[in-house]
Amino acid sequence: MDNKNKGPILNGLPANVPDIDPQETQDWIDSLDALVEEGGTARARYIMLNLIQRARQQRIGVPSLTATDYVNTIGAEDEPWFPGDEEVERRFRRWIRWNAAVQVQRAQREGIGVGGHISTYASAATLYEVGLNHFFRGKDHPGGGDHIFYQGHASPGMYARAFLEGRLSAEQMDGFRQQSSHYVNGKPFGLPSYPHPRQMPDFWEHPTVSMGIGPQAAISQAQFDRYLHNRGIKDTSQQHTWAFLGDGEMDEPEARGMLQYAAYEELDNLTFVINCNLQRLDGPVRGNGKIIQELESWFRGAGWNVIKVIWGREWDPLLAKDRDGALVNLMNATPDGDYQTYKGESGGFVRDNFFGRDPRTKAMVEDYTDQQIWNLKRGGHDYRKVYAAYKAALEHTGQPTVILVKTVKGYSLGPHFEARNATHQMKTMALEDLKAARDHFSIPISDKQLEENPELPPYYHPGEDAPEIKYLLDRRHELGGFTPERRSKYVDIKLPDDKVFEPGMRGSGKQEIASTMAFVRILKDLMRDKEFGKRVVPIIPDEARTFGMDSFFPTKKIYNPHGQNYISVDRDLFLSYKEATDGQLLHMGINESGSTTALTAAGTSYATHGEPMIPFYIFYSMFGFQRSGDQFWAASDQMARGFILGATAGRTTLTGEGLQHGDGHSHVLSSTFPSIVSYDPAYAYEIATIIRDGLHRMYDPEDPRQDPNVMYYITMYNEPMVQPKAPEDLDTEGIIKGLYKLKDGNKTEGPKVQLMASGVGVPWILEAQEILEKDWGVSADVWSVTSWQELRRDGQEADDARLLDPEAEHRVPFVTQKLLGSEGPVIATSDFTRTVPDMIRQYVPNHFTSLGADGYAISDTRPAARRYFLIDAHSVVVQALISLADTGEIDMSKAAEAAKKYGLDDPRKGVSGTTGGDA
Ligand SMILES: Cc1ncc(C[n+]2csc(CCOP(=O)(O)OP(=O)(O)O)c2C)c(N)n1
Ligand SMILES: [Mg+2]
Repeated sequence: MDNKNKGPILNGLPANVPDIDPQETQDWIDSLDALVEEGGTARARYIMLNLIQRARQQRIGVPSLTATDYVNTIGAEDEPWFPGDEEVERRFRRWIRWNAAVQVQRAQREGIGVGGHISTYASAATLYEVGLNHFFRGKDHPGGGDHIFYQGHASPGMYARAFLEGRLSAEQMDGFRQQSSHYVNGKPFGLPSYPHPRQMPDFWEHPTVSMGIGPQAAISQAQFDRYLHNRGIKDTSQQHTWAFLGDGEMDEPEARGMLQYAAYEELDNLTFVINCNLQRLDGPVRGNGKIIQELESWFRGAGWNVIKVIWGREWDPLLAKDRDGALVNLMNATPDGDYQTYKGESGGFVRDNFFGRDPRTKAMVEDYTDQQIWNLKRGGHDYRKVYAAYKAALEHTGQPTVILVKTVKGYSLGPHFEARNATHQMKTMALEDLKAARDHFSIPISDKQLEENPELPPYYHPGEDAPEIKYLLDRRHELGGFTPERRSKYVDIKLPDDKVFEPGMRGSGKQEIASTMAFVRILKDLMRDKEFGKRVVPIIPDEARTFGMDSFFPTKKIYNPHGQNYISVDRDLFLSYKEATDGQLLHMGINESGSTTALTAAGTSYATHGEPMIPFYIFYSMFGFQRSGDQFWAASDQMARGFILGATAGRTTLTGEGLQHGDGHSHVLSSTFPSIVSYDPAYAYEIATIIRDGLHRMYDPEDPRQDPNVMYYITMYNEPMVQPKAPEDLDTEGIIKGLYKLKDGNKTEGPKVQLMASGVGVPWILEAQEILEKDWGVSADVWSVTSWQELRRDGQEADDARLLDPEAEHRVPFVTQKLLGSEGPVIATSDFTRTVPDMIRQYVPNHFTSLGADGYAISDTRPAARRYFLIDAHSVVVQALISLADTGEIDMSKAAEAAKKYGLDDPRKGVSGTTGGDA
């Protein structure tokens, strides 16, 4: 056989093995050829597939096929008995459909016009209702309840159900998308557009609407459930994660990028339900292709169990008659673009353009009326088919399951909506659409009622005593309560004693260690704490050695649900690589994005599981907010609590790593997250103080601060230095609020300046303080700024209060107050861009100048790079002299003299910083 014909099927087959009996091989090939000639290709295909199946049964090791025919995975004869009352469920499902559409319509009313989505829920209603009536377990279920990721823009359907359940009133329903301006009983009450736990904390649990993040977060959730279980923290064996996703959404790299984790970890506690309505926002997902087939191959190739639900029960008799495979062939060969068009046309059109393409299939529907043909439904609108798929998914073990369900976008909303390219964006129904939908759903609302004001069609609720409502509530009761529902009650936790932080407060003695290493020591002590230690979840995307965390490998071990089933190469070493089922370290591989969703799952465990777990996610700071910003945003929406550690921070500090590594701006990015509290500490004792404070803010019921749902972002460096002991009179409040005086200037007479720096910049201003005094007789006070951002936020809060009540006596911002009485201009520097220190500019009463590492990082030594960016000690000195000249204290010639003397324009003359340290 020539090589070019060895397609993918032969890859992996022992095709390169020498043929020991060419004659026998040829006989087999000849008989296949004969089969094709006699029985046709369909018959030959059938036999071949059966042979492959038989070969697999005989364990011959043929590769698996990743795609199957375009038919349901579960045959009609294998469908289970449906335990519900299909009629009753259909009735209230229609009411929900109606109310969901009406909610969006009403939100479009004159003067409001805030819109919403109608067509997505319309296509997915059955998928949700089968789950809600038969599968999804609520929070009161003895097994702990399921985690359900609802498709974001299907939210009107969830609200509409809550309305029937009595959880939302009609007035509240009308607050859709008017969170601050809609009032109910004299108070603002609005419903957020999409699932936002932060804004509806008793209802929504998982934010999903940024496409791609939901699927990834669901995998992390299922993984984390297993982690909790395997570590003996909580029995999660009965908890299942369901993620409802769009077929268009599956094009996001994040949506597909973690499938291998789920398969490798055998997460059979996870089911994806992908609503394949064949459309995204603008048009078809794969007009010329078949998204269901593509996803089937993709998921199966990644090791998932795949269940396709393509055709409704009306097709079963036709498929049973399809003896020569003509219908299946047609189904296989028809592209999605055509399938979409069929649903935008009519029964007659389907007869001519689908069945009519082959005389055999044409004959099959000869005695069908056009209406009967039109009624041949898609699998996703068939209750029993969906039920069968969900049941099979739950029963499947050893693999996660994806259910690929074919539906019609805008289903049941009439010809203006169904399968139209524009359907996603359509928000209003014309009077005739309303009437048609009302008829279709059998809603007892009269023409007159609709005509009165088509902008405001009424919601429908039959009253709480209606048998349908009783049935619906019974089902939810049986399954453990309503969903979506979020709770945030958690077991008491004992925070670590302050003693744990003492080593950090003592500094490093004479030893030079980087602040990253100082942090790792603090973390080690936290993990050693008898009661609290087990709640710590270190999360690392393959940089543990860089940060000195390999010391945790043998003691705390790397989580792997399979344990360690190989002979480890370094088993004899003291710091051997050790994987274990109950390992504490979540090592995510080189996957910052997945680490961030792992952070989310761990950081929300206080709510999802009632078990507070404290994630410490540590990574190269360059690959944090810049790379995973949207995941951090979703984590913040979900009110994750925990610590985000941006290690190897700084534009100049990460020895020689250069442009794509030197982070001089993550604090700008983190400042855009309202619930992330950012710090750029200089020393171990500052880090210890901040972590202690964070734990109290998040989990101490006595802590007075309002929002415990915060994450702390702390940047750390890899430059070795002596970590000083905390001063006796440590200004803890200053460290937490962002600024404290580290060292007073020596002189009482003569010009004065105030030097400020954060992080690794603090030693440079200490250096500058000495030079200023020695060379120029200038006295400088030195301030460590632990958080430019917190200082700014405090100032903004004070500003906001003034806006509302300009005449009242207002609070002076913390930084302004702190600087009262401090004489002379302020010079601020750091290993970040100027934007970072500039955050406080408007709250500093003194003359203010900032230095910053603006521009891309370069590969060089630390001292040279710092001089290149003009942020080092000597740059600070020259800037201080310029500022003193600008404020009339000295003559500018002094500054010029200094610039010359220090060779400020020559990076070779830079001296601020050491070489070495791990990177
Ligand atoms: C990251 C991201 N990009 C774009 C959007 C805007 N958006 C909202 S819904 C949608 C189309 C969704 O199509 P699909 O996933 O197929 O869901 P369907 O509504 O068809 O069920 C788009 C592009 C988004 N929400 N998130
Ligand atoms: Mg879609």
